Amino acid sequence: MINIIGLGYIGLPTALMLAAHGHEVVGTDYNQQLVETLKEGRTTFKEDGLEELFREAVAKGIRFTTEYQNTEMYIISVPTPYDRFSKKVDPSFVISAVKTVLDHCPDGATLIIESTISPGTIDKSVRPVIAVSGKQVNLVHAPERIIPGNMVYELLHNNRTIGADDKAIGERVKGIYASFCQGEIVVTDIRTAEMTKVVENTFRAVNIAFANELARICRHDNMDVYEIIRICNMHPRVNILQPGPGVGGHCISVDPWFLVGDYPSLAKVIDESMKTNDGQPAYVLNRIHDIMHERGLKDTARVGLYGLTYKENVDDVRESPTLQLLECQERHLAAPLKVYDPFVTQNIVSNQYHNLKDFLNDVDMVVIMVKHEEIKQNWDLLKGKIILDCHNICPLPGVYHI
Ligand code: SAJ
Repeated sequence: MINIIGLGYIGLPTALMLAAHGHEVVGTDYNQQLVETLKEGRTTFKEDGLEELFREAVAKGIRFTTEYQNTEMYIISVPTPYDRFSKKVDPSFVISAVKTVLDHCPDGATLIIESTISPGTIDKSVRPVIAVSGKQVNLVHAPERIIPGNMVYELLHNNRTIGADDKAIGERVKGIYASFCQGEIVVTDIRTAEMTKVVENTFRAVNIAFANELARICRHDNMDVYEIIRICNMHPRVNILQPGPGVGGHCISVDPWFLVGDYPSLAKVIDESMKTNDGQPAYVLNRIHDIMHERGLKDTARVGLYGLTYKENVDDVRESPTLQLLECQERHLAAPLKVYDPFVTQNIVSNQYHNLKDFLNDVDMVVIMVKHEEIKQNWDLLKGKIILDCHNICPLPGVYHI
């Protein structure tokens, strides 16, 4: 039996996938309410294909509980926040999950850590806990790689990395993942696996920062950054990403800081890139101000932000550029802007709307912060508005860009 610890964005799909592919699975989470929801047959977030996978896993006997199990194999997928000031990873959830597993597991059990951790965390924080317990366990790090918005597909198709102390254990764990994963699975050591995960997200963060910097350079001299990127990308060895209103989510906006926190005098490009991305919401706020000035719009109350999630077509608002922008605005003691997002049904900010038409009726200027499918189907409703399109998706005439 496999006991999955932590049933969030990564743990839940992984547990369901393993159960759907014939493994005996028990999903454990300390959040009683979340466990109750799952037991009642409801998923806790939206993803393409997740409902179907959930039903299949339930039919195959997956169980959900707040209790840790006594078994041979554990997958730990708990969150790893970072400290905003030191920029270092906070491994406390991983440590406490490992400690509780050690209280329940037999000698010889395998502990697979999927949570993203900064390189060296297993040596620094996990091994000492195991040593103190006196238990003999096999340690594996199998960092997740799936992208929110396409999780189920990517679980099935992405290549994976397994880091293990013992190659034979690594191969055994590879066999488990290979029961559903159609990608290539590489077995390496733990330190390398930790580093690859953070480096992958850092690569993307640095490349997004490059696109954001280009947008600022082009704005300065009134050049079309999108046309420039499009032409550059026709070069066989150039592939520039897209500028945007900022970088959100719990991965790309967080993981690269682990390297900055651990290697402050070495991680220079990464540090500047993260500062560029983090500065993007404030940059958008300045653009809003400039455009309002140009168009003689005096009242911020008539400006609306379309989108609250960290990217398109997901319901996840963690570190979202819109929240960052609102925070920045609040720090300037300015009146809050109106906000609407079709995926956010709870009230999480003031002046939040739950209907696109009501929202548009109340604003003269719309800032497209997130390129949800919904807005692409409703350009007609935006006619006559002042539009700041942060993603270059709006086909209407006279649209402003970042
Ligand atoms: N973004 C841009 N411009 C772009 C692409 C993205 O501004 O050209 C922004 C998005 O709008 C969003 C943020 O970056 O705010 C991050 O979005 P994303 O789609 O690039 O990535 P995530 O954070 O959803 O998922 C990433 C993925 N990592 C890589 O692609 C290297 C995913 O594979 C990881 O599993 C995930 O992080 C994770 O959990 O670590």
